[in-house]
Amino acid sequence: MGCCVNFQDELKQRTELIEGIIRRFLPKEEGFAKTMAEAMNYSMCAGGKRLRPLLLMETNRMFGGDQALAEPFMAAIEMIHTHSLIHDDLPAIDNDDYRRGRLTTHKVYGEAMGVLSGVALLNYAYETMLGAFDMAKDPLTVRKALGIMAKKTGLYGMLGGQSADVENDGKPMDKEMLDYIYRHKTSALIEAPMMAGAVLAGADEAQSAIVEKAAENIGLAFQIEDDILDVVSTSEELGKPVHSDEKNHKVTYVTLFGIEKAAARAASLSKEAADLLESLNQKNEFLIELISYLISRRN
Ligand code: GRG
Repeated sequence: MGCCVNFQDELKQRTELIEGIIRRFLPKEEGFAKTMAEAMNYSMCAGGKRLRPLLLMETNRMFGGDQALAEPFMAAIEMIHTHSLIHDDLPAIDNDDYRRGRLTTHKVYGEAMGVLSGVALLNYAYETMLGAFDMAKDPLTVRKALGIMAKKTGLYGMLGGQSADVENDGKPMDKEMLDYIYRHKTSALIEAPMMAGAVLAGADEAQSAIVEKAAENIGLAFQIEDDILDVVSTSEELGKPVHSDEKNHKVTYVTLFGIEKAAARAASLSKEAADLLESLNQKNEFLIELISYLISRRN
């Protein structure tokens, strides 16, 4: 696919393509565990920007990968992300009632089913990715991509960040701790799809390290923008409550530095990420435009 005459049209088209891919990998709603499968699909089908599968697809495309091999990973990263959102909304964590413009999973299916369907999605993500071995010409690339997904979402990635976030909830925090939380809770879940997309397309260690750094910056910029949107957006636009950081006495880039400085930091991180990707000399104009769009988004 060439360049993007109209970025918004291209974004819509590619998001719809991803929607179709995700639906192909969802579990069937049947048998005695039918309710849990319904709860898994309820949240998976609630919309969302599909940013992580999009980043996986675009990074894979940038390195000339075979999209069919990337597809199970695209669906899986959205399952892992959705699991994190279902659990983040639970009464034990943020206790939120709305997500992606709908009642949260535990509000519809009850708390026990919220816990179960979240864990089931995480597990199903791995079942889905394992399917890629059946079509891989080089199983080692699938093995490497699986390793990246496991590490970046666990103790040394997303979950590590979330645990520091929970422990520091409502406490004063300095930039160092906040950066640790953002680099893990949010960036790691951007690094995973971008690195997996690159590795599945045959990127070498040095290229993958550059993608990792770029993704880390994109994740940080994305989270800073999320902090800003919590202050300046509306619940209709976001599909979830606004001013929740203030309500929960959360330290964010906005509370530490103010909106203007936070926005400037997001812009410079985003520019650095684009420069890093361009240094790879693997053209993907849409991906570069996507990076700057992410810090000007409305939801
Ligand atoms: C396993 C108990 C347990 C909890 C997992 C890791 C975790 C909890 C939660 C992290 C969830 C979270 C809110 C991370 C912040 C990153 C972020 C801004 C997520 C929202 O992502 P978007 O905007 O959402 O891409 P959509 O709905 O568009 O997919």
